[in-house]
Amino acid sequence: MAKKILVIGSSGQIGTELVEGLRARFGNDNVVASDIKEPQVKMDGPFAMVDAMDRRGIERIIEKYGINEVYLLAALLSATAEKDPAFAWKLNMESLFIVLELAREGKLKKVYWPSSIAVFGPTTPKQGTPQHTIAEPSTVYGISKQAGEQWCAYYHKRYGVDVRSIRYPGLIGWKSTPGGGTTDYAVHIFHEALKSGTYTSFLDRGTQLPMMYMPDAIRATIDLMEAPAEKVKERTGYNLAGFSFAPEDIAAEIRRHLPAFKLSFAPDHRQAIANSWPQSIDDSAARADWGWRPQYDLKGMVEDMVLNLRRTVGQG
Ligand code: AKB
Repeated sequence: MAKKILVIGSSGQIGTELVEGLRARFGNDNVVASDIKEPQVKMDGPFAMVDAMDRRGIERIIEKYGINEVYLLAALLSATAEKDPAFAWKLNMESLFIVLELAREGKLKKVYWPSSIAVFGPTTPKQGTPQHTIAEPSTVYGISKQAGEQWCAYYHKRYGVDVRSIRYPGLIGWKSTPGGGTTDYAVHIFHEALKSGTYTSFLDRGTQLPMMYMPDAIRATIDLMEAPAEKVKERTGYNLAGFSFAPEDIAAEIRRHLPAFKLSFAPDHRQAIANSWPQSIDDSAARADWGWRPQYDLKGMVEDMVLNLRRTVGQG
């Protein structure tokens, strides 16, 4: 049966790049993008307006295009979710239940749902955080991701639903802008460095967090979904590591390209969220089970970001 993919939440930071990656691999017409917002960039291929909590609307798209795989990306991220915990829980959970139920009813063959390092909390070992460890999240986003992971594992075990997930670290890319995360500073810093030569970080000096360059994250996501089912042994979410850095480390790398760049610090409410998360991740399960390997380190990521943003926004 031909692969027909629906990406729900396609206009966000991951969705923008994932749709492009999926279309490059499986063909423009085989990947339907959908969101409640228009796409961030011009896209070649079908787009449908739909709310991730509208089961009938999603079913109509599945029927219209003969969809058999869904990537559900719609969610409130860590910082935004703290402003409206009840809505964050509703959106993050209801949308997941809709796709898990559609898969249980046999209307979908495979489901992808993103998890996050936010499943971990202050009591988790901070360095080399293992795949299986204490996970007591302190944010509503983290609680929703942790509960969602358990629901994914439950639907897999109880109903045989083929659902797969990655615990993304902070993601950095130049093609799309992030919205509402604690790690967003690591994207904003590039835009401000090129525009004004200065940036005030909302995370303090020394705040080390796990991060990844978007091309690695997109490749990992598609590779996990394409892996033979028997290789996908973790049905909660896979730990995935790229590299870790603090704001002053990324600033030092940016200065190799923009020597006058100045960084200052004004930590805000997001600092407490960052402090509760791991500083580095052990991703040996993903490496062993389905062959994950990152391609970018901090230096390579910064080089590529500066090159592409200079070309696309034309400053610096
Ligand atoms: C966030 O900061 O909320 C996200 C994440 C790590 O899941 N980027």
